Amino acid sequence: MAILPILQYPDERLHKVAKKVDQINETIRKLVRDMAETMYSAPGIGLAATQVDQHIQLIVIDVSEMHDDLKVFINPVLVHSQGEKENEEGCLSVPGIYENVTRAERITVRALDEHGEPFTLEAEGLLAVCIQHEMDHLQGRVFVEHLSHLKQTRIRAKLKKQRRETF
Ligand code: K1U
Ligand code: ZN
Repeated sequence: MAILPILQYPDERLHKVAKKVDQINETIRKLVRDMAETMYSAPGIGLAATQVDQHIQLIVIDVSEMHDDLKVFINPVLVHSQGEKENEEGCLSVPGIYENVTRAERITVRALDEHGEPFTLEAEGLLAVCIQHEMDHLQGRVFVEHLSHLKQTRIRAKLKKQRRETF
């Protein structure tokens, strides 16, 4: 397994739209394992292939405390959403920034697992937030782009300052 480098906002590659996976094979399953290891070591609760510069519709998520409930979503489709709720979000591509975003409260998503088996999942709470956040990544959208232009400008300035101080 390997820990993959995570693209950092405002890297333009985070805005690429991911393509459908047409063949679920050993190469995809290795990427799933590497993305899971990358997510757990970050640490994070989700990761989209876009964030590791792989522009295919693949997401890993584990919101469990014990890191024992890995969920893999290939070619996910949102088939139903209900209600609205504001939640605080973070992103491994935007380190140190936590902001409130309004999203659907309950969702139903259809996807394939790493063996190509279709499944349907109903989600609410943190899992629903995380699925929507990761599906945004596959569309080339980063969570800060839900915020006002003023907030986005301030966030970019803060990240620049953080990076100047780190390197
Ligand atoms: O970068 C990502 O897409 C992952 C992101 C997922 C996410 C978090 C919160 C709300 C929506 C989506 C993260 O995992 S950020 C890190 C984080 O939230 C966390 C890290 C360790 C323990 C618990 C949470
Ligand atoms: Zn993210």
